[in-house]
Amino acid sequence: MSSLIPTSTVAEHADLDSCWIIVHSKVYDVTEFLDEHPGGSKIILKYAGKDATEAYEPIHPPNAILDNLPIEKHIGSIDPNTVVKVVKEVTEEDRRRQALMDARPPLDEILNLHDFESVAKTVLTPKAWAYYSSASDDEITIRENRAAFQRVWFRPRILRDVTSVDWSTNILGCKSSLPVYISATALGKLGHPDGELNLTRAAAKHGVIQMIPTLASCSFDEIVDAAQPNQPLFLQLYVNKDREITKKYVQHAEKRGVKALFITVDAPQLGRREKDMRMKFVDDGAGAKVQEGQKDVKKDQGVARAISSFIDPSLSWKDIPWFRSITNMHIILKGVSTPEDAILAYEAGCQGIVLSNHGGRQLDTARSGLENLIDIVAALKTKGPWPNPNFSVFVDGGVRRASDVLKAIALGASAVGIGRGFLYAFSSYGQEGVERAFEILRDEFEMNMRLLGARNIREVVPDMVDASALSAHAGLTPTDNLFNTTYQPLGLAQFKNA
Ligand code: 173
Repeated sequence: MSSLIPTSTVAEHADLDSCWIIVHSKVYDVTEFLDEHPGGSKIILKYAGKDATEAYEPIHPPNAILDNLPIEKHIGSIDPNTVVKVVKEVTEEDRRRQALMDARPPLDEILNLHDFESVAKTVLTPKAWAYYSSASDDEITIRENRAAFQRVWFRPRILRDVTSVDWSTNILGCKSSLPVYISATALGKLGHPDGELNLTRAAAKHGVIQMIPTLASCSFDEIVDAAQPNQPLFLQLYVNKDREITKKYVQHAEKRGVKALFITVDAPQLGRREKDMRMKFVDDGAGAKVQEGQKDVKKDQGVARAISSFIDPSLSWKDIPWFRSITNMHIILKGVSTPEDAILAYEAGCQGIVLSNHGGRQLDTARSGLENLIDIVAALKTKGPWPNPNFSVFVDGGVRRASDVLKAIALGASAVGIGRGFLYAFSSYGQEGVERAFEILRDEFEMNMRLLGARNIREVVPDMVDASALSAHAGLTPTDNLFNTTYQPLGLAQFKNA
């Protein structure tokens, strides 16, 4: 259908019986979809008969409407001559946040990745902060991810002529200026209007590899289009219940030059992230008149749970040969925690694994990737050469310092993923923030490798660390001052009007 629709016509469809909305200048009839909307009907009804683009964009993957709404409900395009530019009402909260943005510390005063987190916590909307920072249940694992690094101590070597040190490496056949890649995090536009493109552009300038998330705010093609020719990119994959959709997506990615497929295997269901869930309750309070008296659905879902229903919980080891049959990209399983599964992944013909607990957002009290690294490397050594050129082990979770990265590398990791660190960098300073984060890491690598006596990544060896305390879970971790002041503990149940 291609008719041009006046905004006044859309405005006539503004209730439960007939509900139209505008997104990106297109008009959709969502009446029958109201009850199915994973985020509840209330939030759609707030925009009934109106333009919902601004609310829609940051929290939906770009194809959400195309994927979920039958084509006959796509009514047409809005008649541009009828669009009245609404001057967006600037709220007290907007003003307060803008003042904080204006008062941010200048970038050269940002000295480490924790600093980005504290700025992000201040300038992000409460909803974005809740979604990004939250972890599952009691948030034990997210804190353990940091703590584990502090239970590993260095054993530096001396007198090795460290005039020149080189921390560049090769990750799955791709050159990388750092032994670090950008791990996937969803919904970048909650943090910054350019979303994931901040990462793509900064990565291009600094020779870092970005892992594109399935649930990015920008579309896959927008991200690839923003990359430089031959800029290496990886893809994180959530496997759809409809395997044809997954197949198309994977093969499209391969055609566009993506080098490796990181299949997320630790999220058959999303963890309960209570900060995120509480934020949903708060938002519901601001409903429009039309919602009164209506029983809303699925109130207990935060941003993440609301958009994750397509993920297939039936995914199993039996699917791995199918992935192998549809793509020649490297296949990496993201979210492995045990030697048993590491061996299964190796025997299934995967090219690697990420020891990850999903940034503490899935199974709470799961051990840290760093701790799991010890047993997993020991198990893999019994199966083949080590380091194994055909099987890489990555770690993510809680990484904020080059010293964290070097510990993981010493214990056998090929490289390390950082998710939130870069997310907070662009949420607070856009692309420049990410570039600054790379520069900070670069400076930290230079200093730490000199002090450690390692002139290149191959010289970062197991003897350079003492991990004997790593499995001692109580009492031995020093206080992480920066993290503890940034970190926001879980909140309590809120009373109405309190
Ligand atoms: O950790 C996450 O928030 C995540 O992976 C996710 C999964 C589904 C939808 C949105 C985010």
